[in-house]
Amino acid sequence: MSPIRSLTPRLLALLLAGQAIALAVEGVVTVPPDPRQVPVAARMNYTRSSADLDGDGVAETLVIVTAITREKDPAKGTEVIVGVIAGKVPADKGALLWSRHLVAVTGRPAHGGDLQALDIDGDRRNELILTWDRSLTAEKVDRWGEIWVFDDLSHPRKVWEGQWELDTRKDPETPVGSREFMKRSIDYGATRKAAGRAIVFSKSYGMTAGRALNPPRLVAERVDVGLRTP
Ligand SMILES: [Ca+2]
Ligand SMILES: [Ca+2]
Repeated sequence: MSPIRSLTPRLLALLLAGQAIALAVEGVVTVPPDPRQVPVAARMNYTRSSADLDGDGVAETLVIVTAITREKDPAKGTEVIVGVIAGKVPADKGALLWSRHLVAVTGRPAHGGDLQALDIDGDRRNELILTWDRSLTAEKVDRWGEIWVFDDLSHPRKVWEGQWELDTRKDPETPVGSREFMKRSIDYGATRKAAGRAIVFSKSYGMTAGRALNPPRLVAERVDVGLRTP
C-alpha cells in the first residue's frame, strides 16, 4: 500500500497543510534529473534494486523515489522519478542511463510508485513493470501502469500502458451507481505461451456500476505487442 493511501483523510489534510507551511519556510524543492539526487528530507519513499534489463548478463540498478516537491498545487505536490543506472548496487557513481519523471511527462499527479523487473515472455531479458497512484484523496485508488522493454538501456520502448487498479467503492466524489473496483494482473503462463507477441492480463472486477461482484468477475485481456527485438 502506498504511504498516502494508508493515511486517513484527516492525516492527509494535515500533511498537505504541513507541506504548505514548509513551502512558506523553505520554498519549492527543485526536482533533480537523477532520482539519487533527491534530498533525503524530500524522499517519501526510495527503493533501489537490481536486474539485468538488456540481457547482456550484467545487472543494472533500478531506483524509484517519490519526492515531496512542496509545490502549492496539490497535483504537483509529489513527483515519482524512475531511474536506470549502469552497474549493480551499490551504484552511487554509476551513470544514469534513463530516467522518467511521471508528473512531468503525464501531467497528472503521481505518488506511491512501484517497479518490478520481470521476464514476462521468457526470453531471459527482464521487462520493467511500473505502476503508480494518480489519486489525490485517500478514499480513491487510481493506479496507472506502464510496461517497458529495454533493447537499448538508454532508449527503452514503452509497449503498454493502462489502468492498473481503480477503486472508487468509498469515493464520495463518485456517484454510487458509477463506483468500480478493478485490479489488473499479468497472466504469466498465457503471456509466456505468446512468446513475445502479446501480454495477457487478468482483470478482476469486484464492483461495476455500483454493484458488488462476489466472487469477483475475472476477464482475460490479450494485448498484441512486440516484446522482442525485431
Ligand atoms: Ca544489463
Ligand atoms: Ca523478457
